[in-house]
Amino acid sequence: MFGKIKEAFKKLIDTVSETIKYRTLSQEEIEGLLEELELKLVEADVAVDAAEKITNLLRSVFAELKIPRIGDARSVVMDAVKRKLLEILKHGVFEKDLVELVREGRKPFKIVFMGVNGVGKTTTIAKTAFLLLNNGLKPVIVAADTFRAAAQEQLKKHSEKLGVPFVGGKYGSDPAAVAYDGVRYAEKRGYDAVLIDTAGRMHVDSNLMDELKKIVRVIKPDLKLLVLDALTGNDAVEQARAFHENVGVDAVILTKVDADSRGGAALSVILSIDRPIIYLGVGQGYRDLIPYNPELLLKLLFGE
Ligand SMILES: Nc1nc2c(ncn2[C@@H]2O[C@H](COP(=O)(O)OP(=O)(O)O)[C@@H](O)[C@H]2O)c(=O)[nH]1
Ligand SMILES: [Mg+2]
Repeated sequence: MFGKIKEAFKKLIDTVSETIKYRTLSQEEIEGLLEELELKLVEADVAVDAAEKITNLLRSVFAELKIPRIGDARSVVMDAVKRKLLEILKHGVFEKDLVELVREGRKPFKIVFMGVNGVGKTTTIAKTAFLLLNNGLKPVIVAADTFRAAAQEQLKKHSEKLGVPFVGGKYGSDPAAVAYDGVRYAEKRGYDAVLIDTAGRMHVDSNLMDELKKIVRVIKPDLKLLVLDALTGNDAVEQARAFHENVGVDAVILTKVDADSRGGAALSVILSIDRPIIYLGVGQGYRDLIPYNPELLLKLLFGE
């Protein structure tokens, strides 16, 4: 992953550091290098907006770059570039740890998972249940998507595999009522967390937003998580905006990062989204949920 992007950054940093050993870069040279970088980023599936965001940041870095009298030119350039990128990558981190939140929060800690069909919501709920179980916490899984029988079945199967209680609802019943039943179940039996799956018809569907608003009104979740598919790039960014405007989004889980072979789509979403990211989904297994870590992402992007 990120192979092409890594290559493009490497070439840029090599060229810049070789030149500034002897002299400053001219305005034209900087523009030429940035244009080449932008082209390569776009070839690696980075969205044009995101590629421009990167080149604009680097323009300011290169304009301020001082020729080092002593020390290694390459590491001076590398550090300056990384520091700048880290600023924007850090901007998108959800600072709190989910396990800590559940452990320290009021019992049961109520989490609503939202997102368009197919993004990986149900799978992510199973992964989250697994994470909590591994940390000695007891979750209940609730299927408040009452429009698709298959959605209930899929979640039920996961809960059986994980040995976690499942609360579902009849086809067509009120999703908010099902969510409420799930919370009551957890309260009565002393469970630590309630993980609520919701329907995911198209995000432009105002019924869906109304339904989500009602769930939020009725159960007052402690955390509203939006699941987004990294492969959908710009659509994911739009979904984040729509869900946040309508229902409110505390943090995002970006799935299928493993399936983004060139890494550009995932990177674009990370750079363009205006909500913090809490986890990345990196596979279909229960363990394939990793905290979003900008330092680690930078290491992957620069290979050093
Ligand atoms: N490669 C990969 N596939 C994923 C990931 N998360 C979910 N999926 C797959 O995406 C498909 C849709 O997932 P599902 O949880 O049913 O989506 P939902 O409609 O949002 O509930 C399934 O085939 C999942 O196995 C991920 O992080 N990586
Ligand atoms: Mg689902």
